[in-house]
Amino acid sequence: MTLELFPATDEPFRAPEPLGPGACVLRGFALPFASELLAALPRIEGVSPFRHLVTPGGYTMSVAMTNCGPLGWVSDRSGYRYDAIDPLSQKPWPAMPAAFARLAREAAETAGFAGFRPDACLVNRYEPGTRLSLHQDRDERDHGAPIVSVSLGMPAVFQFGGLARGDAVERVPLAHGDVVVWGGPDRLRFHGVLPLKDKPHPLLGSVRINLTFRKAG
Ligand code: MD3
Ligand code: FE
Repeated sequence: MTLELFPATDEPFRAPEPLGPGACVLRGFALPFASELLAALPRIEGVSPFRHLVTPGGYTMSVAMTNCGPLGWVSDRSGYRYDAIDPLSQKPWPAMPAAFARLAREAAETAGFAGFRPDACLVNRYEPGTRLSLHQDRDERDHGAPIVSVSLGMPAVFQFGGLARGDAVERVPLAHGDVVVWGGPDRLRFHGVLPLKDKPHPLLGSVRINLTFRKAG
């Protein structure tokens, strides 16, 4: 048997980069799935178009959002919630493509969270200048499950803070194909995305798509 210490492959295995005790970046993990993920977007948008949600405070978000899977995250003047019905189409959200669910499960397992079965996938669309201010994801019922985030298209700088809003923030650059997994003690850390610079991506142009997989119900 030959031990391949340096296998001649296009996609060398890269060890998870820890961001905290329960959080890590899997660089390039989604690259083998990227064309399948992108091919599924027109059908999702066809059923539930991207829209700019309004926060309970009355601000319109610069990120455009839609969802797929049994539950979708929505915001309006009355608050944040997960809902089985898209308030725009007044129909169920589009089904979660099998490749989405498989990527989320494999990434979670690689990060040490075996058995992740997401029931919600929030799809965020960024254009140059779009930002996501510092927040916590706490509308999910089960904070024991991790969140898996998949970055596609233009690069972004992710802000990763602590458990209190005022805690120091670390900046993590995220590129096309990068996957981040958060759970356990890092699940409720504040996070956000800095305003996007216009660095057009060969496949997507001046767009960044982020998929976040959650166990919401
Ligand atoms: C860290 N999205 O949709 S994903 C979001 O790039 C959201 O679109 C960002 O934050 C984006 O809520 C960042 C990363 C993310 C998601 C959940 C987290 C980071 C997290 C939960 C806890 C800590
Ligand atoms: Fe978030």
